[in-house]
Amino acid sequence: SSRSPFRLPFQQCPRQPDRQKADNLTAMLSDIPSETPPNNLAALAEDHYFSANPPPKDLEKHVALAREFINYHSAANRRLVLITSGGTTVPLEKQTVRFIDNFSAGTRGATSAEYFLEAGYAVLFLHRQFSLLPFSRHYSHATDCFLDFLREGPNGSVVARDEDSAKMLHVLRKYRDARDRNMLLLLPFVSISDYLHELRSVAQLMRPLGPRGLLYLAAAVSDFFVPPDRMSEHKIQSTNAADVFKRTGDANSRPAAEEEETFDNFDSSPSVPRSKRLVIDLDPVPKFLKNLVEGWSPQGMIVSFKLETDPTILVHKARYSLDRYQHHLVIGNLLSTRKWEVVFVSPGAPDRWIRVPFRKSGVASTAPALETEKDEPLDPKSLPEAEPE
Ligand code: 9Z3
Repeated sequence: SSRSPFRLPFQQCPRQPDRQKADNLTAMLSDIPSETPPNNLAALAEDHYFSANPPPKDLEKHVALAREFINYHSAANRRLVLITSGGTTVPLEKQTVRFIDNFSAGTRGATSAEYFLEAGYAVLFLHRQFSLLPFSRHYSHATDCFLDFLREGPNGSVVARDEDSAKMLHVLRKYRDARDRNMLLLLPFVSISDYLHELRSVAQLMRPLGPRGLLYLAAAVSDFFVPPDRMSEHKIQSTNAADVFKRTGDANSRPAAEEEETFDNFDSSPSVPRSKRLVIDLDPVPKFLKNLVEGWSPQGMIVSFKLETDPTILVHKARYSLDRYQHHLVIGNLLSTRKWEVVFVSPGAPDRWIRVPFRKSGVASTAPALETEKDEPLDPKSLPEAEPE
């Protein structure tokens, strides 16, 4: 079986009305005439996704903050970048106890934000809640724990350790400056659907900026999710004890022995009863980059990131994405080498590898040596000039 159907423990199978809704949608989609232009199909997929997946509870509040921020910088004729950063979760339950996550800590996004601020951009930082943030990332709670940089000062005060105070002061000043000049707006998201709702709303708000608006999509976006019509409302149960109670109303009732131990003889792995396993069947997350490029922010400068683990397909996949969505730049990176090398893939230009000169020992570069044009970290001064303040 290549794609097994989604199977929750039987007591949580979706109720009939939800199944009916899904069937109606399938029928509706199959009614679409085959000559429907691709743009209309993209619009239909967008309408369906955003009406089926509820917006995050703070969307309206975030939109109000983003609108004010964008208008403020637009009036000052300043460039503005929307940076997306961190991983997106895939909830398995509506009242979410469990979710699928990915590796991203938000280092790329938080670091890039500092560089964009340095280059004069206002930064709207759409990030995974509790992931790394610009400036504070230098002193996180995990690596480089902030407490290690402090010591007791005179009269019960706390001060930076002497050897750390120069760097800390530098970071503190940059942070204060960004905050005091209203250059940085932080908006958090958690799940993939929160992320997509927020991205669409902010991208649409950025439309009036035209090419002064840059979208820099560094978040690690889930490719698969559980659609709401197949999602359990409550915590997925690992036994059917509650089910028997619900059926009988008897707090002392227990599942019959044969109910607990139902084996499926056709099962490929019969050592655990199928009724006790959790089989998760995920749908693909619709690709909205086309909608972003053509509808949400048609004049914005759009930079996307492409992440792979297989070095032999990275550049191909990056070029494919660029050809398909017709945006401005794809930055390709590999999970294992992402901290010190990336490849820039842009229309009509050769691939351009950018490397930082230092590298963790023992990890080989994946960039073809002769194609490397520049072996330096990205210099903020090489970014486009910001508008005069
Ligand atoms: C990236 O490729 C980012 O550079 C990383 C940064 C997530 C690797 P860290 O947060 O990692 O610094 O640890 N982001 C884009 C990943 C992504 O989901 N791209 C989509 C794809 O590859 C296209 S938008 O299909």
